[in-house]
Amino acid sequence: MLIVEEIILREIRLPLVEPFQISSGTMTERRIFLVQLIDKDGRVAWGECVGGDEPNYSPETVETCWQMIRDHISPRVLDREFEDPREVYPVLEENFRGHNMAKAAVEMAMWELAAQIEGVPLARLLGGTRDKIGTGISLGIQKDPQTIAEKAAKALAEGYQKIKMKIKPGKDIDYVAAVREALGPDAPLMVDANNAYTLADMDTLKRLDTFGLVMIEQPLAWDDVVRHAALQKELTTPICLDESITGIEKAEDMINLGSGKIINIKPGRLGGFTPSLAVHDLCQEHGMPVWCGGMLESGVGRAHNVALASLPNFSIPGDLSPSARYWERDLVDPEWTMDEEGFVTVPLDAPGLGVTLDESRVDSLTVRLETLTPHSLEARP
Ligand code: OSB
Ligand code: MG
Repeated sequence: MLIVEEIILREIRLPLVEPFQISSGTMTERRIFLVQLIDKDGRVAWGECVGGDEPNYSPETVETCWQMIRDHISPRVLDREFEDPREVYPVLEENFRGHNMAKAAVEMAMWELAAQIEGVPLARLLGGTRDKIGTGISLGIQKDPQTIAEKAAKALAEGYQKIKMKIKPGKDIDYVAAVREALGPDAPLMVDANNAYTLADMDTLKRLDTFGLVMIEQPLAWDDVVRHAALQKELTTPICLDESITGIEKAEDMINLGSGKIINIKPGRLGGFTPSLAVHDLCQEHGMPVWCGGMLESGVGRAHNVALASLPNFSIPGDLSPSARYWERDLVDPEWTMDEEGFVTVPLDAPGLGVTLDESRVDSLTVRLETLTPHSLEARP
């Protein structure tokens, strides 16, 4: 039985080892939002909320997520009995629109708690079958084509199985051409536009179609599936949707309309593991491959992503780079690493997350903390 008696929200600020620029903004530091659940027997389960500093990926931010978890999510979870973590998502969805990242942070921690109680690795509780996951790298926009070409070549030499480069208008064709030239014609290269184009950019989009890319991720609007269907008809390169797939119905729409051929599953964007598993299964039935994206998570969120990516239809390498790609030092022990062939190992020798948090480091880095209990909620005006 899952019974949570206390929820602790924490914010930590971790500087990125290098700035990360996407079409809609640049990040130099990640505001890491950790959610700690404490159950009736004193077990501690962790979640990470992927809301951003700015609402430039989705409408959610650290601030909106904090408020939603405090005022609307924790009252639905605290002191309530759940037999199974699958029961959590429907409870959070009932008459509660949106705020997927806030819901996911708690929902995913509930799965981790369940894995601890059952004494199984989280990956296995989710139905994962693989013990290592192919790893890709997501490279931010650079100052010139030569710089991105050098970074991409270095990443390929390090063993990354997929190179994703961020693009935006004006930093696209020349940049992709330079990278393709540096990597050779067969290297698995893709681009991610984070909504930077419209159908009026068809000339540019058709030129992107000539580079043998494994996919073009989210070229058009963040909540669109209709225009992506029109675009996919014009392109040979598969379109992959990220931002647009915020629930199972959006995945169904994408399949029915032909808005793309691949889905980037991020459990935070979808509202947790339960809807992510549903999208995974739906895609599998339709022969559509999926892969696990990232949101510059700390090692906590990465543990959740790696566990999910061990399911069979995650057949394309994920944005699951090792800790050192992002941080001077991660929050978890051991840190995440990648082998020379570009695989990250799924931790299968311990129940739950499979990594532990360095709690004194987490404490010393915490800049904001709030403890939620049934009592604290009652005491609120
Ligand atoms: O679109 O996939 C994206 C990071 C922040 C916001 C959006 C995206 C990303 C990434 C990073 O591409 C992937 C990673 O965590 O390595
Ligand atoms: Mg993306």
